[in-house]
Amino acid sequence: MTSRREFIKKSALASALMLGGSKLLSAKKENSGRLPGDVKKPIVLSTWSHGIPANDAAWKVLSAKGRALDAVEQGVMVPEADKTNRSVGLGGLPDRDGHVTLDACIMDEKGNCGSVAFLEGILHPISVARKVMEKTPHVMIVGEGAYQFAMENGFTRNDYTITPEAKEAWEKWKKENNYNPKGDKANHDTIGLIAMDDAGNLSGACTTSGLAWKYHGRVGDSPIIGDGLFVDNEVGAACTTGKGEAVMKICGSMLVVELMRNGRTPQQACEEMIKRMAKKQSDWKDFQVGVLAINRNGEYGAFALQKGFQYALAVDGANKLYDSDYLNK
Ligand code: SD4
Repeated sequence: MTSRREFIKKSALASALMLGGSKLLSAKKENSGRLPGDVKKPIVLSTWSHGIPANDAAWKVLSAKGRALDAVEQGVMVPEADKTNRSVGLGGLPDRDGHVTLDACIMDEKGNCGSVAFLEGILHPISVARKVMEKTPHVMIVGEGAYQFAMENGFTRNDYTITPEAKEAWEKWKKENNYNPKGDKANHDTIGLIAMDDAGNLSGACTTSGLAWKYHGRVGDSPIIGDGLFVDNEVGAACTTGKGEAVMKICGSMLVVELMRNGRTPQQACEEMIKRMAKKQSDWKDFQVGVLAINRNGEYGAFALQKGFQYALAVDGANKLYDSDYLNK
C-alpha cells in the first residue's frame, strides 16, 4: 500500500516530469533536495552542546505527538535545571554585583508570547515566561515584579541563588578585572530552541543567565521577542545566541523570519542577518553571535560571526551536534 507521504512524493514527481526535466530540477533545488510535500517533522534545533539533552527532552514530547510549545519548554528546562551550566539558569555566572539574573521568553504558533527578565531565585524562568503568556494580558514582566508574579503563580524561591562555583569565578573576576564589565566577549552560551511538531506547528523558547559580569539590571536579546526569538507559523522560527547588544541593534530573529518570508531559505536568511550585522557593526570581529532558523518545510539554517558556534539538530529520530559555518574566515 502506498503511504500518504509516498503518494504526495510520487504525485509531485509525476507532475514535475510532465512539466519537463528542468522544472523537476528547480523544484528539487528550491526545497533543498526535497520534493514538495516531503516536510521533515518533527524537528528540533537548538544552540550549543547543551542543546543535545534539551533536544532529547523536546523530542520525547514531539514523538508522542505532543505540541511544539510543550516541547520547547520541556527542552530548555533541562539546561535551566543543570547546576553545572554556567550560562543558563541559576548555575549561571552572575552580574558584576554577584547576582545571577535570568532572562527567558517563549512563543507559540499563534503568535502568543511571554517573557521575563532580570529575575532572581527561580529555577525555571521559561515556565514563568509561559505563565506570563497564558495568564496575563502582558508580554513581558521584569525584576521584582516578575519575582512577585512567580510567587503568586505557584513557583518557589530556589534554595540557592548562586552556586559556590559561580561565586568563586566572580570573586576571581572582580580581582582581575577591577569590577569593569567589558561585554565584548562571548563568555556565555544561551539556549535557544525552536521546533516544529507533527501537526506542523512551530514554537520557540530562549533562556539565559545573560552575559557574565554585566551591569546589574542589564538585559540582553534573549528575553526580547524579535531579538533572541521569533516565531511566525506561516513562515518559520529563529533564535540567537551571543552578544545580545549586537542582536538587539538589528532585531535579529525577527529579521531572519522576515527574510524567510521574502523567499530566502533558512540558511540564506541566517547568513544575510549575520552579514548585515557585520556591515553595520565595525567591531564585529571582537564578539560572537550565532543564529538558527527553521521554516515550514522543516528546512533549517545556522550561521555565526566567528568559528566555534555549535548547534544540536534532532530530526528523523537522530539528535546530533554540528559545527556552524561562520563569516570571519
Ligand atoms: C545575552 N545573548 O545576554 C545573551 C548571551 C548569550 O551566548 O547568548 N550568550 O546577551
